[in-house]
Amino acid sequence: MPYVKEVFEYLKRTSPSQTEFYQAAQEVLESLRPLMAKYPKYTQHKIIERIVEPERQILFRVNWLDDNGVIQVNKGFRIEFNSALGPYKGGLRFHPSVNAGVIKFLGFEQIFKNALTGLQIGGGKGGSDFNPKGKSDNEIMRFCQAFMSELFRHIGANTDVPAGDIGVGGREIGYMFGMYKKLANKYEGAFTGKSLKWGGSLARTEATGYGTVYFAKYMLEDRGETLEGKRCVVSGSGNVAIYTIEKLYQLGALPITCSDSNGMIYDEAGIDLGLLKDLKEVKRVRLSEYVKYVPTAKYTPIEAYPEGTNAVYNVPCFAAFPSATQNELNITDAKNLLASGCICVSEGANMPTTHEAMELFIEAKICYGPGKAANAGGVATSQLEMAQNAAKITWSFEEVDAKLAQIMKDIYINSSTTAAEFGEPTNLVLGANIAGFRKVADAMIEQGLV
Ligand code: NDP
Ligand code: 2IT
Repeated sequence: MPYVKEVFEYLKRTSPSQTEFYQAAQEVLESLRPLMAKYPKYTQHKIIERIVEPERQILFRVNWLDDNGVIQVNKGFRIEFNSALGPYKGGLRFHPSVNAGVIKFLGFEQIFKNALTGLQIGGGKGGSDFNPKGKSDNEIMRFCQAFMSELFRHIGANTDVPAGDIGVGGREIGYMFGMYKKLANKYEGAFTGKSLKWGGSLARTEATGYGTVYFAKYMLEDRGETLEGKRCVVSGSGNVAIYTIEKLYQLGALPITCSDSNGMIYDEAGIDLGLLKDLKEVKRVRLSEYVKYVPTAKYTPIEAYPEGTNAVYNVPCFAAFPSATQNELNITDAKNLLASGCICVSEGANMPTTHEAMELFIEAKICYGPGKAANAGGVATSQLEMAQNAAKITWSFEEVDAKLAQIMKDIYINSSTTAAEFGEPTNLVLGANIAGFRKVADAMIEQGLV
């Protein structure tokens, strides 16, 4: 079918150098071949050509003053990708690696992820190349206020609802919400991931990590397996990694690694969750500090990783939970995992696996949960926060957690039955992409050419 090649040529010509976006688009478009062949309506309505083009892209300047009184300038982004299913919804990422291609890949993934949740949320993503590391609390506040001084006019509870992602947690959401409220003169749920003291939802902090582990549980159950007593590797040590580790312990598994951008911890006895939370959520220090408190654990700095690999995936395990960033798991890592007997990979991060490594997992027919399915629990619980805000009610932790578990189960069933419908029952990449796309595409057709 010629459309994949043609769409790629178009994307490369009109959006140059957006490598991560091409990767995300390639994966989805390749999965859609059997669907496009079976249903000509998607071709007739030019859904592919329309869906790869964001509805609106907002690029803006962010000026702010650092603690020395020096002017700093950063780039701001919000890409409102698709609103067929609801208001644009997706996180904000603050990291020096952020550029238009990174935000576009994340926004594109978000369209299908949000569709898979079964909830009324469209897809969007934003952020900045601002580096929060080493900044004082006042600098973080001033940056968030400066960022919001432009973004406030584009968002709102029924138009576009941002949340957190890398470098954006409860503290940053607080400062951004405060500025939004002041400028828009509205106290409304224009953000999710808010503090529990003023409109946040119980279990939103935990939701992405918990959801990724629930997804692994459902994949494994289908093969008569459980996580109980199993060695698991986790990468990252931020929001997603921490609550992945917490849920793994709750299900009787043994999480033995975590990492940050400087190195990784291997703790044979199991990661000390209380210590990890204290180091990362309270003290906000580097992970290398862990061994000061647990001398029996091993810290490997990134310089000592075997050439071309991520040392997290050199640790023999039953299941792996990539929870740091895109393309952190390459083909060598995938081979190492499979050779060590790993039979389950559930992606907490967005697109953590390179294209080649993903193909290897699919070929090996392991339980492989791609990010847009496996980490959808975060955004799904964000929608539960929106629902509570709109109804001016609050649900208990148990209620939200039960809804989250059910949503993850439904996403697994939807992805696996769709995969089976198209002849590859174990290929959840195929199943998730087709199931997510079909929902958005049908809505676009029904809503006309807008
Ligand atoms: P955090 O900022 O809380 O944590 C990010 C973690 O990943 C840190 O340990 C960080 O290390 C590490 N990391 C980030 N960038 C790199 C890099 N380039 N190389 C190596 N390590 C890196 O973010 P989250 O936990 O929220 O996000 C993690 C992943 O999960 C991202 O891919 C995000 O898009 C995805 N995700 C998040 C959701 C959420 O609700 N928060 C929902 C769904 C997906 P360091 O501190 O050294 O930078
Ligand atoms: O990638 C993601 O799904 C997120 N960062 C969470 C988005 C959200 O709106 O909760």
